[in-house]
Amino acid sequence: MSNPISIYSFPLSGHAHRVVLFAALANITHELVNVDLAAGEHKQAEFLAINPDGQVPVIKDGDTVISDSNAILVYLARQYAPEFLPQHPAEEAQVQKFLTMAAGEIAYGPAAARLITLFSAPLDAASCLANAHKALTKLETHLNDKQWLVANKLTIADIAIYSYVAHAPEGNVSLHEYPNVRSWLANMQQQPGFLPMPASAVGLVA
Ligand SMILES: N[C@@H](CCC(=O)N[C@@H](CS)C(=O)NCC(=O)O)C(=O)O
Repeated sequence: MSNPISIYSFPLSGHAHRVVLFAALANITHELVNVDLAAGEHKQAEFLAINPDGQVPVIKDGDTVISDSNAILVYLARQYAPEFLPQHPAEEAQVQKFLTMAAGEIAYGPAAARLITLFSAPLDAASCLANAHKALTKLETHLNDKQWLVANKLTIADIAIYSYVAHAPEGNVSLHEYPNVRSWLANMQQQPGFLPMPASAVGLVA
């Protein structure tokens, strides 16, 4: 029997949660390896040998090592769960747009705002909040007539965007003005196999 996929993670990392969530929703057998970011384990030689970027998430699937959350989602979908990545070129392109949003507007918006409140990151709170609300407004409009982001079904687009939007209140980003986004989050949370990211103590804004 081959070894299960190893997912190197950190419980409070939304980037890592994307991957863990996908593995759970798609029922992909895996083992979790928690990397203690707080203790600097990700900058030790042993971990840098796996991911020279010194970041989670990274996965090992036999001899294949993939870092970057969105790259991992694409790999896992292609290899083990193709139903989460539409084959139609226009739909696949739509998925890619949301992966780019996850690595751009979401990373510099709700994810960055949460880095300030959780980890005292030296970032400009006002611009992170502005970025966050711009991204949420875009999602809210997109979800006006849709249950899912792409192709009327749950895809890796939803999974890539989910974690930092669900935990936006931890960064003082209220979701109050975004009812479509809140319904979409609730849909995600009702999916069989759904696995939440642990809430942090700073979830102050509803
Ligand atoms: N582009 C990367 C970003 C990953 C990332 O920012 N990981 C953070 C945790 S959320 C990390 O490992 N930070 C430690 C560091 O950069 O030193 C991805 O999508 O996986």
